Amino acid sequence: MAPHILLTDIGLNFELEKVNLDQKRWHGGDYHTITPKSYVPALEIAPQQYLTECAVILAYIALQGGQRKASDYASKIYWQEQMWLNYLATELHKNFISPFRPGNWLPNTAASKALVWQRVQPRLAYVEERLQGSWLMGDKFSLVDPYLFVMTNWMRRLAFPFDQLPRLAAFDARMRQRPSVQEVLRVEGQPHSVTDGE
Ligand SMILES: N[C@@H](CCC(=O)N[C@@H](CS)C(=O)NCC(=O)O)C(=O)O
Repeated sequence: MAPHILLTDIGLNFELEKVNLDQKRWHGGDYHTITPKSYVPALEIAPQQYLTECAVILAYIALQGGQRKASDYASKIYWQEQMWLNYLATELHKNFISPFRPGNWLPNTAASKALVWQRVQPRLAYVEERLQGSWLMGDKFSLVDPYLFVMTNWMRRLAFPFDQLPRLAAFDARMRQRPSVQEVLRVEGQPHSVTDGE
């Protein structure tokens, strides 16, 4: 979802392919042939040349869209973005994943949901404290925001409380006002594999 939002927001041309993650198949056949990691996202950047890892794909898209320049790489802002990308990927994204289910999925039982909340709550509290402007990097929307939105969207899907996280709640609402996010939510639908009512 995060690369999909960034591509749409920047207005780059791309083709979207759905992957059936239970069967590891897409319309081209066996998804393992695209990436032996067998998870999404994967971005084809040249014929049969694929980038994987969400944080890396976001950085690549930002560069293609002119949001970043190679010369920026020595700047403070670049390293702050790298810290957020890595934090979101390792501290939040992976801690949202259920330890009770094979594959990288959201929780689907009350017990795993409780365990996930225990892990993500302090990490979300850190983001809450640092979220001073409208966006994670301050006043300007950037490549890290679609990734953070995946997390707030998962929070809503899992009905985790925003009571102690008012800035994150406002961020989530702000993201939902962007046409790119509305378009992606329409196309992608609900996050995968959580059992309703749990
Ligand atoms: N390390 C990867 C993890 C990607 C990931 O967990 N993808 C999930 C969707 S959010 C997935 O494809 N899960 C299905 C599976 O692993 O079978 C990244 O940062 O891109």
